Amino acid sequence: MSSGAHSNNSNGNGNSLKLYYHPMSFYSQRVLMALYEKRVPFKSQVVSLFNKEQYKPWFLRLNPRGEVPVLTDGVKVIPDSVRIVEYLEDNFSNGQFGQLTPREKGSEESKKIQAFRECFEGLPVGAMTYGTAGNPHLWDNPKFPFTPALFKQMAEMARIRHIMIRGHADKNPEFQETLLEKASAAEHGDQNLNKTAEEMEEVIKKFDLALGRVEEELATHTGEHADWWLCGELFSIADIDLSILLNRLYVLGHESRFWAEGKRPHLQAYWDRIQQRVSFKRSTHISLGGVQLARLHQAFKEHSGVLASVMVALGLAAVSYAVYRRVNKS
Ligand SMILES: N[C@@H](CCC(=O)N[C@@H](CS)C(=O)NCC(=O)O)C(=O)O
Repeated sequence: MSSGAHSNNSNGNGNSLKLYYHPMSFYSQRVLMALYEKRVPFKSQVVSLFNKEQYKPWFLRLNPRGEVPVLTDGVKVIPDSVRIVEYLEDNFSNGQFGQLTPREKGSEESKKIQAFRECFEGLPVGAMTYGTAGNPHLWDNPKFPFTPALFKQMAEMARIRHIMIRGHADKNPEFQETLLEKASAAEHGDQNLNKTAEEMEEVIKKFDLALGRVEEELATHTGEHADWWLCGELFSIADIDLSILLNRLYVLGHESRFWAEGKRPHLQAYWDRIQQRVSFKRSTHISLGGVQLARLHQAFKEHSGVLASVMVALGLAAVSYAVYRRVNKS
């Protein structure tokens, strides 16, 4: 169980919850989806990762690792998406709130959920995200906001990440030890996000293996189980992890590599279903000044031929009008 046993500070109705997050953060999206699924009310504050707000002293006091998400419940501070989701499940699961784990703890379904969660937790999502950014041959079909410009910026960030974290360690002596540990993992350890093409092959293999397991499981849901989620009838924590994972792969542009175009039909059907879910839409929606921008970008991609013709036509009309006026004047 997480640190979150029910305490005097938690009134169990969600009024005291506040989530510190970033809308593009994979781990934040997981927590958002759990909150929306469970219908737990909460306040929130965006921590701007682009402006390195996660290394400001006020935030390091909440999480010395300088990472979102962090949930506060009164005076209690809970970092880490896995712990936060468990905290929510432990404290907000009765009556009005949704349930994301089966009531029967030792059941087959419970064991399956746990096994899939561990499998997803072991996937190097940061390496996949930043490694894709740093390897243009993997830019198959990225979606907004992952434009080539952003990918280039991210690749550069991955290259100098350890130097940047060491800089913050120097500026924050109180949190130096944790930040120096993090910097060294970012330089040599499993947190090094600067990946070569060969290393990316290994990363991709890990995802492929995990999604192969998912496809096998989904394929067993036939007949009266046709409408089951990943581990059973219940939409569980494992489904939240899987939804957010598929979304990340989709936005990075990897759907054809892992499931689309007939590759994994059961996973494709699952993905189609997930995209309809309100909690999914709300937790993965990027509103950095908006969906409008995203739509414009998509429209431009889809209709760039038409848009180009319209612009040429408008240009020709303007020139003709100018010539017409000159001729009329003379
Ligand atoms: N194990 C943590 C990972 C959290 C994490 O890596 N968050 C990323 C964003 S997705 C972050 O805040 N990165 C900022 C940084 O490391 O500077 C969790 O599950 O919440």
